[in-house]
Amino acid sequence: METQKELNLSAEASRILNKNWRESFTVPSSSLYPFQWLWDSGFNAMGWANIDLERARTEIKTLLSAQWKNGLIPHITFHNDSADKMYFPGAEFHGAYHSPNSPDHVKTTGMTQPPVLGFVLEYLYEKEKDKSENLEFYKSAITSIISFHRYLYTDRDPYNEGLVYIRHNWESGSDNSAVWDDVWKMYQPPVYNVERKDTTHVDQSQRPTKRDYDYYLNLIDISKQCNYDEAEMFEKLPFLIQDPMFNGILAASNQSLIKLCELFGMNDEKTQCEFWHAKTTAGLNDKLYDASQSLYRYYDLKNECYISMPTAMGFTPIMAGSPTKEQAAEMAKKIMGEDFTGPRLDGFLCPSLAVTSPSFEHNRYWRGPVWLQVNWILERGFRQYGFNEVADRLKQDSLSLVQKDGFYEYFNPKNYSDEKGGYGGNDFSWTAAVILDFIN
Ligand code: 2M8
Repeated sequence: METQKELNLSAEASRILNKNWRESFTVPSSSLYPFQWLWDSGFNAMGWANIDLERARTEIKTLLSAQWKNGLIPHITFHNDSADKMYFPGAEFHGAYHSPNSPDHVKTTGMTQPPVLGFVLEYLYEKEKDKSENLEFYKSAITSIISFHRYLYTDRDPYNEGLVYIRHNWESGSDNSAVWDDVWKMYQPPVYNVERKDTTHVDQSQRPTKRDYDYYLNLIDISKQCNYDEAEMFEKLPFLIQDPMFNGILAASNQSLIKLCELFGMNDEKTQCEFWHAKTTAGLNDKLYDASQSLYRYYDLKNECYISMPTAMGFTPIMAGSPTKEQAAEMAKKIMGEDFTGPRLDGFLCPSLAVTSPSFEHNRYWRGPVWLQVNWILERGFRQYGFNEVADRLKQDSLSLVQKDGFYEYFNPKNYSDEKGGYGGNDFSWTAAVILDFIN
Protein backbone atom coordinates (compact mmCIF):
# COMPACT_ATOMS: atom_id res chain seq x y z
CA MET A 1 0.00 0.00 0.00
CA GLU A 2 1.34 3.38 -0.96
CA THR A 3 1.25 6.01 1.73
CA GLN A 4 -0.38 9.40 1.13
CA LYS A 5 3.09 11.00 1.16
CA GLU A 6 4.25 8.64 -1.60
CA LEU A 7 1.14 9.31 -3.65
CA ASN A 8 1.78 13.05 -3.42
CA LEU A 9 5.42 12.64 -4.41
CA SER A 10 4.45 10.41 -7.30
CA ALA A 11 1.83 12.87 -8.60
CA GLU A 12 4.27 15.77 -8.28
CA ALA A 13 7.07 13.87 -10.04
CA SER A 14 4.72 12.99 -12.94
CA ARG A 15 3.60 16.60 -13.18
CA ILE A 16 7.24 17.73 -13.48
CA LEU A 17 8.14 15.22 -16.21
CA ASN A 18 5.02 16.23 -18.14
CA LYS A 19 5.81 19.92 -17.71
CA ASN A 20 9.35 19.37 -19.04
CA TRP A 21 8.32 17.14 -21.98
CA ARG A 22 8.87 18.74 -25.43
CA GLU A 23 7.19 16.56 -28.10
CA SER A 24 9.95 13.94 -28.25
CA PHE A 25 12.35 14.55 -25.34
CA THR A 26 12.55 15.98 -21.83
CA VAL A 27 14.40 19.17 -20.89
CA PRO A 28 16.29 18.93 -17.56
CA SER A 29 14.69 22.19 -16.40
CA SER A 30 12.40 24.48 -18.38
CA SER A 31 14.32 27.65 -17.54
CA LEU A 32 17.95 26.72 -16.95
CA TYR A 33 18.54 23.90 -19.45
CA PRO A 34 16.10 24.10 -22.40
CA PHE A 35 17.52 21.26 -24.58
CA GLN A 36 18.30 17.55 -24.37
CA TRP A 37 21.27 16.51 -22.22
CA LEU A 38 22.65 12.98 -22.56
CA TRP A 39 22.76 11.62 -19.03
CA ASP A 40 19.71 13.61 -17.92
CA SER A 41 17.87 12.06 -20.82
CA GLY A 42 18.87 8.57 -19.63
CA PHE A 43 17.59 9.18 -16.11
CA ASN A 44 14.48 10.89 -17.44
CA ALA A 45 13.73 7.88 -19.64
CA MET A 46 13.90 5.68 -16.52
CA GLY A 47 11.48 8.05 -14.80
CA TRP A 48 9.11 7.90 -17.77
CA ALA A 49 9.35 4.10 -17.77
CA ASN A 50 7.41 4.17 -14.49
CA ILE A 51 4.50 6.10 -15.96
CA ASP A 52 4.65 5.99 -19.77
CA LEU A 53 6.94 3.52 -21.54
CA GLU A 54 6.16 4.94 -24.97
CA ARG A 55 7.63 8.27 -23.91
CA ALA A 56 10.63 6.51 -22.39
CA ARG A 57 11.38 4.83 -25.72
CA THR A 58 10.80 8.07 -27.64
CA GLU A 59 13.23 9.91 -25.35
CA ILE A 60 15.97 7.40 -26.20
CA LYS A 61 15.16 7.35 -29.92
CA THR A 62 15.41 11.14 -30.07
CA LEU A 63 18.73 11.13 -28.24
CA LEU A 64 20.20 8.42 -30.47
CA SER A 65 19.06 10.21 -33.61
CA ALA A 66 21.72 12.86 -32.86
CA GLN A 67 24.55 10.30 -32.67
CA TRP A 68 27.68 11.33 -34.57
CA LYS A 69 29.05 9.36 -37.51
CA ASN A 70 32.03 8.25 -35.38
CA GLY A 71 29.71 6.90 -32.66
CA LEU A 72 29.90 9.83 -30.19
CA ILE A 73 26.58 10.58 -28.49
CA PRO A 74 26.61 14.32 -27.84
CA HIS A 75 26.22 15.89 -24.44
CA ILE A 76 23.65 18.44 -25.64
CA THR A 77 21.32 18.20 -28.63
CA PHE A 78 20.08 21.68 -29.52
CA HIS A 79 16.65 20.87 -30.87
CA ASN A 80 15.78 24.35 -32.02
CA ASP A 81 17.46 27.32 -33.59
CA SER A 82 16.87 29.72 -30.76
CA ALA A 83 19.49 27.75 -28.83
CA ASP A 84 21.89 30.66 -28.64
CA LYS A 85 19.33 33.02 -27.18
CA MET A 86 18.26 30.68 -24.41
CA TYR A 87 21.46 29.04 -23.21
CA PHE A 88 25.13 29.85 -23.14
CA PRO A 89 27.28 28.43 -24.64
CA GLY A 90 24.90 27.43 -27.43
CA ALA A 91 25.43 25.70 -30.76
CA GLU A 92 27.31 28.64 -32.29
CA PHE A 93 29.91 28.87 -29.55
CA HIS A 94 30.49 25.11 -29.68
CA GLY A 95 30.77 25.20 -33.47
CA ALA A 96 30.61 21.41 -33.54
CA TYR A 97 28.43 21.35 -36.65
CA HIS A 98 31.56 22.06 -38.72
CA SER A 99 32.95 18.63 -37.84
CA PRO A 100 32.51 16.06 -40.64
CA ASN A 101 31.38 13.60 -37.96
CA SER A 102 28.47 15.69 -36.68
CA PRO A 103 24.89 14.85 -37.71
CA ASP A 104 23.41 16.71 -40.68
CA HIS A 105 19.90 17.40 -39.37
CA VAL A 106 20.50 18.83 -35.89
CA LYS A 107 23.13 20.88 -34.03
CA THR A 108 24.87 19.39 -31.02
CA THR A 109 27.92 19.94 -28.85
CA GLY A 110 31.12 18.06 -29.77
CA MET A 111 31.59 16.37 -26.42
CA THR A 112 29.78 13.60 -24.56
CA GLN A 113 28.58 12.81 -21.02
CA PRO A 114 28.52 9.79 -18.66
CA PRO A 115 27.52 6.75 -20.76
CA VAL A 116 24.40 5.71 -18.83
CA LEU A 117 22.45 4.38 -21.81
CA GLY A 118 23.34 0.67 -21.44
CA PHE A 119 21.80 0.40 -18.00
CA VAL A 120 18.98 2.75 -18.94
CA LEU A 121 17.99 0.43 -21.78
CA GLU A 122 18.05 -2.60 -19.49
CA TYR A 123 15.82 -0.71 -17.05
CA LEU A 124 13.31 0.09 -19.80
CA TYR A 125 13.28 -3.49 -21.04
CA GLU A 126 12.63 -4.80 -17.54
CA LYS A 127 9.56 -2.57 -17.33
CA GLU A 128 8.08 -3.94 -20.59
CA LYS A 129 5.08 -6.13 -19.80
CA ASP A 130 5.04 -7.80 -23.20
CA LYS A 131 8.65 -8.72 -23.91
CA SER A 132 7.87 -9.67 -27.50
CA GLU A 133 6.99 -6.11 -28.50
CA ASN A 134 9.30 -3.24 -29.51
CA LEU A 135 12.11 -5.63 -30.35
CA GLU A 136 13.32 -3.50 -33.24
CA PHE A 137 13.66 -0.51 -30.94
CA TYR A 138 15.75 -2.48 -28.45
CA LYS A 139 18.01 -4.12 -31.05
CA SER A 140 18.65 -0.87 -32.81
CA ALA A 141 19.34 0.96 -29.53
CA ILE A 142 21.76 -1.79 -28.42
CA THR A 143 23.64 -1.41 -31.72
CA SER A 144 23.88 2.38 -31.34
CA ILE A 145 25.06 2.18 -27.73
CA ILE A 146 27.69 -0.41 -28.65
CA SER A 147 28.95 1.87 -31.40
CA PHE A 148 29.17 4.67 -28.82
CA HIS A 149 31.24 2.44 -26.52
CA ARG A 150 33.40 1.37 -29.46
CA TYR A 151 34.13 5.04 -30.19
CA LEU A 152 35.13 5.56 -26.54
CA TYR A 153 37.47 2.56 -26.45
CA THR A 154 38.96 3.39 -29.86
CA ASP A 155 39.45 7.13 -29.54
CA ARG A 156 39.70 7.72 -25.80
CA ASP A 157 41.94 4.92 -24.46
CA PRO A 158 45.36 5.71 -25.98
CA TYR A 159 47.33 3.31 -23.76
CA ASN A 160 44.84 0.47 -23.95
CA GLU A 161 44.13 0.47 -20.21
CA GLY A 162 40.38 -0.11 -20.38
CA LEU A 163 39.99 3.42 -18.95
CA VAL A 164 38.65 6.06 -21.32
CA TYR A 165 39.45 9.71 -20.82
CA ILE A 166 37.20 12.74 -20.75
CA ARG A 167 38.44 15.87 -22.55
CA HIS A 168 36.19 18.50 -20.98
CA ASN A 169 35.02 18.84 -17.38
CA TRP A 170 31.42 18.93 -18.68
CA GLU A 171 31.90 15.37 -19.93
CA SER A 172 32.19 14.25 -16.30
CA GLY A 173 28.71 15.55 -15.47
CA SER A 174 30.24 17.00 -12.27
CA ASP A 175 31.12 20.34 -13.83
CA ASN A 176 32.87 22.42 -11.17
CA SER A 177 33.99 19.57 -8.93
CA ALA A 178 36.92 20.50 -6.68
CA VAL A 179 38.79 17.68 -8.45
CA TRP A 180 39.40 19.96 -11.42
CA ASP A 181 41.06 22.69 -9.30
CA ASP A 182 44.40 20.88 -9.62
CA VAL A 183 44.10 20.79 -13.41
CA TRP A 184 43.18 24.48 -13.62
CA LYS A 185 46.33 25.35 -11.64
CA MET A 186 48.45 24.09 -14.54
CA TYR A 187 47.56 26.82 -17.08
CA GLN A 188 45.92 30.22 -17.59
CA PRO A 189 43.06 30.58 -20.08
CA PRO A 190 42.15 33.98 -21.52
CA VAL A 191 39.36 36.02 -19.92
CA TYR A 192 36.09 35.67 -21.87
CA ASN A 193 33.74 38.62 -21.84
CA VAL A 194 30.55 36.74 -22.49
CA GLU A 195 27.01 36.95 -21.25
CA ARG A 196 26.17 33.90 -19.16
CA LYS A 197 22.52 32.90 -18.97
CA ASP A 198 22.67 30.49 -16.01
CA THR A 199 23.16 33.23 -13.43
CA THR A 200 19.99 34.97 -14.57
CA HIS A 201 18.03 31.90 -13.39
CA VAL A 202 20.06 30.80 -10.37
CA ASP A 203 21.94 32.77 -7.73
CA GLN A 204 25.64 33.14 -8.61
CA SER A 205 26.64 31.64 -5.22
CA GLN A 206 25.13 28.31 -6.34
CA ARG A 207 26.87 28.19 -9.74
CA PRO A 208 30.47 27.93 -11.02
CA THR A 209 32.53 31.13 -10.79
CA LYS A 210 33.27 33.42 -13.73
CA ARG A 211 36.89 32.25 -13.76
CA ASP A 212 35.70 28.61 -13.88
CA TYR A 213 33.79 29.47 -17.04
CA ASP A 214 36.97 30.85 -18.66
CA TYR A 215 38.46 27.36 -18.36
CA TYR A 216 35.32 25.66 -19.70
CA LEU A 217 35.09 28.02 -22.69
CA ASN A 218 38.78 27.77 -23.45
CA LEU A 219 38.55 23.97 -23.72
CA ILE A 220 35.73 24.41 -26.23
CA ASP A 221 37.77 26.98 -28.17
CA ILE A 222 40.73 24.60 -28.46
CA SER A 223 38.44 21.73 -29.53
CA LYS A 224 36.92 24.00 -32.16
CA GLN A 225 40.35 24.92 -33.49
CA CYS A 226 40.95 21.17 -33.90
CA ASN A 227 37.58 20.93 -35.67
CA TYR A 228 36.78 18.23 -33.08
CA ASP A 229 39.37 15.87 -34.56
CA GLU A 230 40.07 13.38 -31.76
CA ALA A 231 43.79 12.83 -32.46
CA GLU A 232 44.44 16.56 -32.61
CA MET A 233 42.43 17.24 -29.47
CA PHE A 234 44.43 14.57 -27.65
CA GLU A 235 47.60 16.47 -28.56
CA LYS A 236 46.36 19.96 -27.79
CA LEU A 237 43.86 19.83 -24.93
CA PRO A 238 45.20 20.55 -21.43
CA PHE A 239 42.39 18.51 -19.87
CA LEU A 240 42.54 14.69 -20.33
CA ILE A 241 41.23 12.82 -17.31
CA GLN A 242 40.46 9.21 -16.47
CA ASP A 243 37.39 9.82 -14.35
CA PRO A 244 36.11 7.06 -12.03
CA MET A 245 32.44 7.93 -12.44
CA PHE A 246 32.58 8.07 -16.23
CA ASN A 247 34.41 4.74 -16.35
CA GLY A 248 32.28 3.19 -13.61
CA ILE A 249 29.14 4.12 -15.50
CA LEU A 250 30.66 2.78 -18.73
CA ALA A 251 31.38 -0.54 -17.01
CA ALA A 252 27.87 -0.68 -15.52
CA SER A 253 26.43 -0.06 -18.98
CA ASN A 254 28.61 -2.81 -20.47
CA GLN A 255 27.26 -5.16 -17.81
CA SER A 256 23.69 -4.34 -18.85
CA LEU A 257 24.52 -4.68 -22.54
CA ILE A 258 25.91 -8.18 -21.86
CA LYS A 259 22.51 -9.17 -20.41
CA LEU A 260 20.55 -7.54 -23.22
CA CYS A 261 22.75 -9.10 -25.97
CA GLU A 262 22.23 -12.49 -24.36
CA LEU A 263 18.45 -12.01 -24.38
CA PHE A 264 18.45 -10.80 -27.99
CA GLY A 265 20.80 -13.49 -29.28
CA MET A 266 23.45 -10.92 -30.27
CA ASN A 267 26.37 -13.20 -29.54
CA ASP A 268 29.30 -11.36 -31.11
CA GLU A 269 28.21 -8.13 -29.51
CA LYS A 270 27.89 -9.90 -26.16
CA THR A 271 31.48 -11.18 -26.42
CA GLN A 272 32.65 -7.66 -27.23
CA CYS A 273 30.87 -6.19 -24.20
CA GLU A 274 32.25 -8.91 -21.92
CA PHE A 275 35.74 -8.05 -23.09
CA TRP A 276 35.19 -4.33 -22.45
CA HIS A 277 33.58 -4.93 -19.09
CA ALA A 278 36.46 -7.08 -17.83
CA LYS A 279 38.99 -4.57 -19.11
CA THR A 280 37.38 -1.51 -17.55
CA THR A 281 36.72 -3.07 -14.17
CA ALA A 282 40.34 -4.28 -14.09
CA GLY A 283 41.54 -0.78 -15.05
CA LEU A 284 39.37 0.80 -12.36
CA ASN A 285 40.65 -1.54 -9.68
CA ASP A 286 44.31 -1.67 -10.73
CA LYS A 287 44.81 1.99 -11.49
CA LEU A 288 42.09 4.06 -9.85
CA TYR A 289 41.15 2.33 -6.58
CA ASP A 290 42.79 4.13 -3.68
CA ALA A 291 42.90 1.81 -0.65
CA SER A 292 44.12 4.61 1.63
CA GLN A 293 40.89 6.57 0.94
CA SER A 294 38.51 3.59 0.40
CA LEU A 295 37.46 5.34 -2.80
CA TYR A 296 38.29 5.55 -6.49
CA ARG A 297 40.48 8.46 -7.57
CA TYR A 298 41.18 10.33 -10.82
CA TYR A 299 44.16 10.16 -13.16
CA ASP A 300 45.34 13.24 -15.08
CA LEU A 301 46.81 11.86 -18.33
CA LYS A 302 48.16 15.23 -19.47
CA ASN A 303 50.08 16.03 -16.30
CA GLU A 304 50.69 12.35 -15.49
CA CYS A 305 49.49 12.44 -11.90
CA TYR A 306 46.71 11.19 -9.67
CA ILE A 307 44.09 13.47 -8.20
CA SER A 308 42.66 12.20 -4.92
CA MET A 309 39.61 13.99 -3.69
CA PRO A 310 36.84 12.53 -1.48
CA THR A 311 33.85 12.82 -3.83
CA ALA A 312 30.52 10.98 -4.08
CA MET A 313 31.57 10.21 -7.65
CA GLY A 314 34.52 8.20 -6.31
CA PHE A 315 32.08 5.58 -4.96
CA THR A 316 30.13 5.08 -8.20
CA PRO A 317 32.17 2.18 -9.72
CA ILE A 318 30.40 0.07 -7.08
CA MET A 319 27.42 -0.02 -9.45
CA ALA A 320 29.53 -1.88 -12.04
CA GLY A 321 30.54 -4.55 -9.52
CA SER A 322 34.15 -3.32 -9.70
CA PRO A 323 35.32 -3.44 -6.07
CA THR A 324 36.06 -6.70 -4.28
CA LYS A 325 33.75 -7.54 -1.35
CA GLU A 326 36.42 -6.31 1.04
CA GLN A 327 36.86 -3.03 -0.83
CA ALA A 328 33.09 -2.55 -0.96
CA ALA A 329 32.94 -3.08 2.83
CA GLU A 330 35.57 -0.35 3.29
CA MET A 331 33.60 1.93 0.96
CA ALA A 332 30.45 1.27 3.00
CA LYS A 333 32.28 2.32 6.17
CA LYS A 334 33.64 5.39 4.46
CA ILE A 335 30.31 6.66 3.14
CA MET A 336 28.62 6.18 6.53
CA GLY A 337 31.49 7.87 8.38
CA GLU A 338 31.86 11.50 9.35
CA ASP A 339 33.55 12.61 6.11
CA PHE A 340 30.29 12.10 4.27
CA THR A 341 27.59 12.19 6.97
CA GLY A 342 29.12 14.98 9.07
CA PRO A 343 30.34 15.16 12.70
CA ARG A 344 26.96 14.03 14.14
CA LEU A 345 26.58 11.39 11.42
CA ASP A 346 23.15 12.82 10.62
CA GLY A 347 23.82 14.67 7.36
CA PHE A 348 22.11 13.74 4.10
CA LEU A 349 23.90 11.30 1.79
CA CYS A 350 25.74 11.68 -0.39
CA PRO A 351 27.53 15.05 -0.57
CA SER A 352 29.31 15.52 -3.89
CA LEU A 353 32.38 16.48 -1.84
CA ALA A 354 33.13 15.26 1.68
CA VAL A 355 31.87 17.79 4.24
CA THR A 356 35.30 17.59 5.92
CA SER A 357 37.14 18.70 2.76
CA PRO A 358 38.56 22.27 2.90
CA SER A 359 37.00 22.89 -0.55
CA PHE A 360 33.48 21.88 0.61
CA GLU A 361 30.74 24.45 -0.11
CA HIS A 362 27.25 23.43 1.01
CA ASN A 363 25.41 25.23 -1.84
CA ARG A 364 27.83 25.50 -4.75
CA TYR A 365 26.81 23.03 -7.42
CA TRP A 366 29.23 20.06 -7.58
CA ARG A 367 31.40 21.18 -4.65
CA GLY A 368 29.29 19.78 -1.83
CA PRO A 369 25.55 19.46 -2.52
CA VAL A 370 23.74 16.14 -2.87
CA TRP A 371 22.60 15.10 -6.38
CA LEU A 372 19.81 12.53 -6.53
CA GLN A 373 20.92 10.80 -9.73
CA VAL A 374 24.28 10.07 -8.08
CA ASN A 375 22.41 8.70 -5.05
CA TRP A 376 20.47 6.42 -7.39
CA ILE A 377 23.72 4.95 -8.77
CA LEU A 378 25.13 4.48 -5.27
CA GLU A 379 21.90 2.98 -3.94
CA ARG A 380 21.99 0.34 -6.68
CA GLY A 381 25.67 -0.34 -6.13
CA PHE A 382 25.60 -0.76 -2.36
CA ARG A 383 22.39 -2.82 -2.55
CA GLN A 384 24.00 -5.17 -5.06
CA TYR A 385 26.78 -5.92 -2.55
CA GLY A 386 24.24 -6.51 0.23
CA PHE A 387 24.95 -3.26 2.11
CA ASN A 388 21.26 -2.64 2.65
CA GLU A 389 21.73 -0.21 5.49
CA VAL A 390 23.75 2.11 3.21
CA ALA A 391 21.34 1.63 0.31
CA ASP A 392 18.32 2.34 2.54
CA ARG A 393 19.96 5.48 3.90
CA LEU A 394 20.69 6.76 0.35
CA LYS A 395 17.10 6.16 -0.66
CA GLN A 396 15.56 7.57 2.52
CA ASP A 397 17.77 10.67 2.46
CA SER A 398 16.80 11.31 -1.17
CA LEU A 399 13.10 11.07 -0.32
CA SER A 400 13.50 13.23 2.80
CA LEU A 401 15.32 15.96 0.89
CA VAL A 402 12.60 16.20 -1.74
CA GLN A 403 9.86 16.08 0.89
CA LYS A 404 11.59 18.82 2.89
CA ASP A 405 12.77 21.10 0.07
CA GLY A 406 11.02 20.20 -3.20
CA PHE A 407 12.19 18.82 -6.55
CA TYR A 408 15.41 20.84 -6.81
CA GLU A 409 18.50 20.24 -8.89
CA TYR A 410 20.77 19.73 -5.82
CA PHE A 411 20.55 19.90 -2.03
CA ASN A 412 22.40 20.98 1.09
CA PRO A 413 23.79 17.81 2.72
CA LYS A 414 23.89 19.40 6.17
CA ASN A 415 20.93 18.56 8.31
CA TYR A 416 19.57 21.87 9.59
CA SER A 417 15.97 21.15 10.50
CA ASP A 418 14.76 24.72 10.00
CA GLU A 419 16.64 25.63 6.84
CA LYS A 420 15.50 25.05 3.27
CA GLY A 421 18.25 23.43 1.30
CA GLY A 422 17.16 22.97 -2.32
CA TYR A 423 19.36 24.79 -4.85
CA GLY A 424 19.74 25.37 -8.60
CA GLY A 425 16.75 24.75 -10.86
CA ASN A 426 13.38 23.77 -9.38
CA ASP A 427 10.93 21.26 -10.93
CA PHE A 428 14.02 19.39 -12.06
CA SER A 429 13.49 16.37 -14.31
CA TRP A 430 16.03 13.82 -13.08
CA THR A 431 15.14 14.54 -9.47
CA ALA A 432 11.54 13.65 -10.38
CA ALA A 433 12.70 10.60 -12.34
CA VAL A 434 14.76 9.21 -9.45
CA ILE A 435 11.86 9.72 -7.03
CA LEU A 436 9.55 7.80 -9.39
CA ASP A 437 11.97 4.88 -9.32
CA PHE A 438 12.43 5.01 -5.54
CA ILE A 439 8.71 4.90 -4.80
CA ASN A 440 7.71 2.35 -7.45
C1 2M8 B 1 24.96 20.80 -15.67
O1 2M8 B 1 25.81 21.12 -16.77
C2 2M8 B 1 25.53 22.11 -17.77
C3 2M8 B 1 26.59 21.96 -18.85
O2 2M8 B 1 26.50 20.68 -19.41
C4 2M8 B 1 25.54 23.53 -17.28
O3 2M8 B 1 25.90 23.80 -16.12
O4 2M8 B 1 25.19 24.41 -18.08
C5 2M8 B 1 25.54 19.55 -14.98
O5 2M8 B 1 24.96 19.34 -13.72
C6 2M8 B 1 25.37 18.33 -15.86
O6 2M8 B 1 25.77 17.16 -15.21
C7 2M8 B 1 23.90 18.18 -16.29
O7 2M8 B 1 23.78 17.12 -17.21
C8 2M8 B 1 23.36 19.48 -16.91
C9 2M8 B 1 21.86 19.43 -17.17
O8 2M8 B 1 21.17 19.02 -16.00
O9 2M8 B 1 23.62 20.59 -16.05
